Amino acid sequence: AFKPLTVETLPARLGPIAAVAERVGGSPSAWKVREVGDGNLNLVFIVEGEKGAVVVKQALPYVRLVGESWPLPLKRSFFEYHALVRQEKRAPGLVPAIYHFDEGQALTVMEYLSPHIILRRALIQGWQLPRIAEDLGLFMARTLFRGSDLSMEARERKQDLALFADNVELCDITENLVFTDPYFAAEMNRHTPELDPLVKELRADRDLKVEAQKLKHLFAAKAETLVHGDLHTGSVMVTESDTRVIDPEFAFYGPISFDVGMLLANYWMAFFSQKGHEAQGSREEMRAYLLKVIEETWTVFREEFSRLWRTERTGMLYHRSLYEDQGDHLGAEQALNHVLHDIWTEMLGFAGVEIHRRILGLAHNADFEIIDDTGLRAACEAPALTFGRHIAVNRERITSFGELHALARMLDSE
Ligand code: SR1
Ligand code: MG
Repeated sequence: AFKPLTVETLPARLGPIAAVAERVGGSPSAWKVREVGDGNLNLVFIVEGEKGAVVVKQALPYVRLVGESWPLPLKRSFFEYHALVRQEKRAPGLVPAIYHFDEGQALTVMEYLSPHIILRRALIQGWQLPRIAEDLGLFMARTLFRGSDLSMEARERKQDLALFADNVELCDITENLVFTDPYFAAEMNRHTPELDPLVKELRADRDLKVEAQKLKHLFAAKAETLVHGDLHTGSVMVTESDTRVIDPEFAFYGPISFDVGMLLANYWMAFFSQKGHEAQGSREEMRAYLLKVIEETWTVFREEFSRLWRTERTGMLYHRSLYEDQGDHLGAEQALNHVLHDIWTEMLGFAGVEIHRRILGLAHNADFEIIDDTGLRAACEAPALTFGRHIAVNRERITSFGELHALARMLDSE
């Protein structure tokens, strides 16, 4: 039967597992175990011994953030494990190595990433990581292209789609928390009190609510590829020279644009939070860095996606027999432009609603939350909300980062 691990029981329970014991080394009774989970859902332990260290992640049968009143199935660890295996295959070197998976106990033993820290924490501290745009742009292009009908054999993809289709409860969290709850007074919502007038305005905004529901429809129905499903800056661990994507328990077959939108939204929120982190000095360089990262991430994603389109388009969509085999290279490029255009417009929409839900919904971001002065916090959050509304509602008409940067700068300085 499933039993949650504790710091005390972990050595005796995982000591007999060779893959764990060999990596950690020494007697399990001498292992140093710490519970370090600070996410919304799971237990996370770091286990250190005389030879090395591992991370042990275990799902709980409920949402940790809320408590036992909100049950959540353990099978999410199964989806996380299978997503990590696929991500490693499709974008090697960008996820932690897996050493052991126990489906019944909903636990995964994986590589201890050190001296990595969570990207969100690094950005709050004002670190300018040199690799994130390149690494995450490549991660998204490779996992999203190679998990789609542009690349996979149709039967294999359909079987995989059926496997992940059972991740219903985690999709349900996103469907409610991202696309619906922020736009009415849902029970678990909260926001900084100074935002009251703006929140009222947004909840009465018909265009915005229609757009959020159109995006929810896309999220639920456009089963294009295996997405990470929760690719925010808390799902990335970094050093100056290494980037790893963690926590794909929300993985399912959804729109290519979803991961891209969620990641860029979290960079935009980091941008709008800078005013709140200026006690120790100017954050002007950080603002410029974040806008550069946003643009470069998209550019790397677009270029790598285009490269894969030209060299690895082995799936059933936009088949070569329609284009290259007839010497119609321009036709293939035209089709690529259409696909990228859709990803761009959808990405902007997903980014807009992700910004809203992190300020108006249940699960907030440390970028804003650690700003104690609620007046200052609201002064950061309000422009972010306005920016989110603009990009969600006007996504079909926005064509460049020039416009987006100018708008972000203008709202931030008002
Ligand atoms: C109830 S779970 C809240 C949020 O935490 C996860 O990290 C996802 O982002 C989810 O929406
Ligand atoms: Mg997570």
